[in-house]
Amino acid sequence: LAAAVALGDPRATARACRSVDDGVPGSAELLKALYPATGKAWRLGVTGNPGAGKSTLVDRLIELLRAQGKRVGVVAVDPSSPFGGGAVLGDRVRMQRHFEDPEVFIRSLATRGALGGLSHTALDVARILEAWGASVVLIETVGVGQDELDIMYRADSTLVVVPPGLGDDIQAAKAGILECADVFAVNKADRAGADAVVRELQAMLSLSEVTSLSLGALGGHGTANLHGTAAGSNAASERWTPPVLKCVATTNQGVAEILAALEGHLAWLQSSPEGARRRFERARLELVQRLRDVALSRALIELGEEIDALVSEIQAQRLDPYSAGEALLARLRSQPG
Ligand SMILES: Nc1nc2c(ncn2[C@@H]2O[C@H](COP(=O)(O)OP(=O)(O)OP(=O)(O)O)[C@@H](O)[C@H]2O)c(=O)[nH]1
Ligand SMILES: [Mg+2]
Repeated sequence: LAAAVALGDPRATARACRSVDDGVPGSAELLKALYPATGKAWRLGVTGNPGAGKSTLVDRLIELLRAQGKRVGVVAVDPSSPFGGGAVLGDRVRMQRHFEDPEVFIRSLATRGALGGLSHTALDVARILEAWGASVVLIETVGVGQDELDIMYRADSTLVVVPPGLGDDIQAAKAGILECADVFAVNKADRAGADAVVRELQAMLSLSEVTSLSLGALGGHGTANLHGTAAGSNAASERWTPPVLKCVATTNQGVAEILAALEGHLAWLQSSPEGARRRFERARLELVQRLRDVALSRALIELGEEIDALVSEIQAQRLDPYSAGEALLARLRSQPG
């Protein structure tokens, strides 16, 4: 199957996506076999509130990327209707003309995945599309909830789509959004209030710049912050400051500029020391999360009964959960293989 995917066979690719999405046994082997064919594509995350215009914008971006002769993969993540309901159908309509194009592969995620959760599944499916031959993989996800934010940390570049008229919602969402945005698209600029949103985002960005620079001066190591935060006093020139751009996805206004800004971000990522550090942190984050998942699944399989026994002890107040956790780890260590 891996060989057929790497040859660009669309049916094999669809099957591979399904296996990974369903978490069938053997999908890890498939991903291992595909891995050598990956690593060169640009993973581009697109996130934002429901109805912000993400799919309409993705449709336009596909068009531009196709005009550059690129093969495009799209992963549409829709956890709100995991069995392929409303919004996925909407995405289908929005990107319909590209479904016919053999150089475009669009895949909606159906499940939250097995143990690893949504962000693993999205990354795995993105890798399958890379192996299929996509040089750009767009990952669309609604930017609400931790799972969705996690997905954005799997992308190389992240576009956050913000429509006018959100008001206080921007305030509510800003911590997470600010962290993951590399470029802001203030979409629906044909409506009133777009300039106010641009100003608000810019004000938020300059505030965060001040904060992160002073954190750098205090000796923050910046390991937790994956998004171009300075960790030293001379790092200001290396920082990536997310551009805030207006667009109207429905009429294609300003979309080329957004793609250009994203391409600028990719160039920064590939050429600056800060970009290199960030790529390292991304890879590290994935490995640590995989480790957590394999360790946890092994523990659940091998220690299932012991866990239940310890729970009873804890409930009876004969044991505390802290010691119980340590005891389980010790048991796991003493198991062969
Ligand atoms: N006026 C205006 N409407 C737009 C614009 N872009 C998108 N829309 C409309 O906004 C609605 C939602 O667009 P989508 O592209 O489906 O938005 P989305 O963010 O993908 O939505 P979900 O995937 O459901 O979260 C559609 O009716 C679009 O036609 C724009 O620039 N201006
Ligand atoms: Mg959509």
